[in-house]
Amino acid sequence: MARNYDIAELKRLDVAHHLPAQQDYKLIEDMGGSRIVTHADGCYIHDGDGNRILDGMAGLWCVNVGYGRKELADVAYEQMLELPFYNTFFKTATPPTVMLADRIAGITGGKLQHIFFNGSGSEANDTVFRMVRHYWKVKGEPKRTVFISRWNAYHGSTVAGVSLGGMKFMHVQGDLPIPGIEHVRQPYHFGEGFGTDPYEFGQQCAAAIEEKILEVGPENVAAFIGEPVQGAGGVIIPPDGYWQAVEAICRKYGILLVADEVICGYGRTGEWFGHQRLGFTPDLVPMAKGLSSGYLPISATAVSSDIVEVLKTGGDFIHGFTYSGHPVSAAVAHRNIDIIEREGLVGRVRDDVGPYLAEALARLNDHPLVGETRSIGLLGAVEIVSKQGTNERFGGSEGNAGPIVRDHCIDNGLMVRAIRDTIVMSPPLIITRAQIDDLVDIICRSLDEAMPALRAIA
Ligand code: PXG
Repeated sequence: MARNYDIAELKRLDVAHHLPAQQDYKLIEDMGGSRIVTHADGCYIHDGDGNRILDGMAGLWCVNVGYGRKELADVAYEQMLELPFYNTFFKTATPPTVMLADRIAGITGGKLQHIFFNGSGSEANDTVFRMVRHYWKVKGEPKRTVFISRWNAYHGSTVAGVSLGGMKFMHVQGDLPIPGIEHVRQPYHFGEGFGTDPYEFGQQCAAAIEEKILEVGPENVAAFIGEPVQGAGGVIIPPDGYWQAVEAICRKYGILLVADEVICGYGRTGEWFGHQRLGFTPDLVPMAKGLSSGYLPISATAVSSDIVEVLKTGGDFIHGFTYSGHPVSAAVAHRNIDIIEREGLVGRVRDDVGPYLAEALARLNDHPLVGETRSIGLLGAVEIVSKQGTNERFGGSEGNAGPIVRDHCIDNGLMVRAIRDTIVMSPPLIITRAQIDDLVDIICRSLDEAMPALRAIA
């Protein structure tokens, strides 16, 4: 239960003093302040207006073990009393940090045996950016500076994160991307390959990477970065064979392969990591979110031993943050991994609730507003279209329908995100079959309710 807050006063203060993330401040002012989320338990959040909302987004794709885990609070409390902070800059480390590095290396496996800690997913990608460029210099190939990424990728909100990302509407704010980053097409079959053979489409999207490498000159390319499944771009699940083709291209030209696992990691796709589920082997793996289930900020970049052996010949890698390897965050992340393992959440997603979500979403396939449903593990998407059997959108352009359907979902007690006209979901890994039924029923009802407004657009 939450404390007895004065919600009206909090909303007033929110407008007066708080600048929330990725928002239109005028809109928040006109709304009279943000929705104040006061407490949460299991798969539900509660707001100050008395609503109980099924959290179809696990916070922001992160609360994998669900809300209300007392043992995570206890471990943070104990660690704060024993050692609330110490840094990793002074040839020093702390027990939770070292133990977490070992724990992560056990899960990533193979050559991914070295872990650099950060505070956020964006910082994990900044670390990739600086480490990879430094690596090539130390290795004696200083011209290899170019990163290849994909349009509509999300890699964070820092300068490097936005630049590596492929969201044009983010690039325009801050005059990004920075130089040395190239973008190629994404493997979005429903949106960009509709009606074509998915495998062939995936191969073409991979071939676009090779074309870009040849255009830039292989001797100038440092790395390719991609989310195994694009999350913020709209839960874009690449066709079978795409990642194998990408991996082969990277190996052919000696280019490092970076799998951004910030969303896909920690059981989300039904394996510990998305690259394990999709069957490829990256050289660097930035991760965050599910690492601590969002209970405290922490991220990590897993790095292959081959890279670290080269770095060892280059002196200091002059990079790091005050909170790199924060002991309290590390202790909580370690215990979070214990919970995922103890409760078998990865296997549960792979064998039980993941397939069940796919089945449940398939019930929407006959709905007149639905062009496609898709999912992998507990990442799901519903494409809203103006004409069944097509990928045509209301009003002839993307983004008119999604927010309307999303608002109905929230009013009906389900938190989901609208990405253009795609409703996406990423619930806690503890979600039950009955809660998945609720989630899909609410989407169905919300589609029905949105129909008159949508038909008015078309
Ligand atoms: N990489 C990926 C793949 C992400 O999804 C980041 C990096 C950056 O992580 P931090 O911790 O710096 O936020 C993310 C974050 C959305 C949304 O609109 C998605 C994210 C963050 C905020 C909003 O769905 N993903």
